Amino acid sequence: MSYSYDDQNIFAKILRGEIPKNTVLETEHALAFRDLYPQAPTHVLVIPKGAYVSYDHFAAEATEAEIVDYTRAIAEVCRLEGVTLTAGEGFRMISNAGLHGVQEVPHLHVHILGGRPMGRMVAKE
Ligand code: DGP
Repeated sequence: MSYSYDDQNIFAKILRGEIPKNTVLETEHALAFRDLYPQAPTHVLVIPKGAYVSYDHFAAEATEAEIVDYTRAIAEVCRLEGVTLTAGEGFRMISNAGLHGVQEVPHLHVHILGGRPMGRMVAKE
């Protein structure tokens, strides 16, 4: 079965410039912007420009150019936000997918969270 993508999701609208964003970085295949409801001093969302629902979708079907650009964009966001292990105190990267992952917006995004200790990895529910 193939992945289905809803082009009316909020991040598709952000990519089309239909709703505002607070840009951190834009590259050929990626866009990074601040989360509207930040959970930490650094809370940046990094999305590919292509129509991918989830990380597994992207990892399976994106071109090599997209994968390289997106991955390097994540590194650059960490550098810009000062959360790398070389210049900062680290970060947590989360990518939720689907129902069990509690994904709210069905366009691939990774959350880069940092600027404070992030606590345990998952809630016991
Ligand atoms: P997730 O559960 O992983 O799908 O998280 C979606 C995130 O997107 C959530 O942390 C809040 C954020 N968000 C929702 N709507 C908007 C928006 O319109 N703009 C921005 N910048 N972030 C949004």
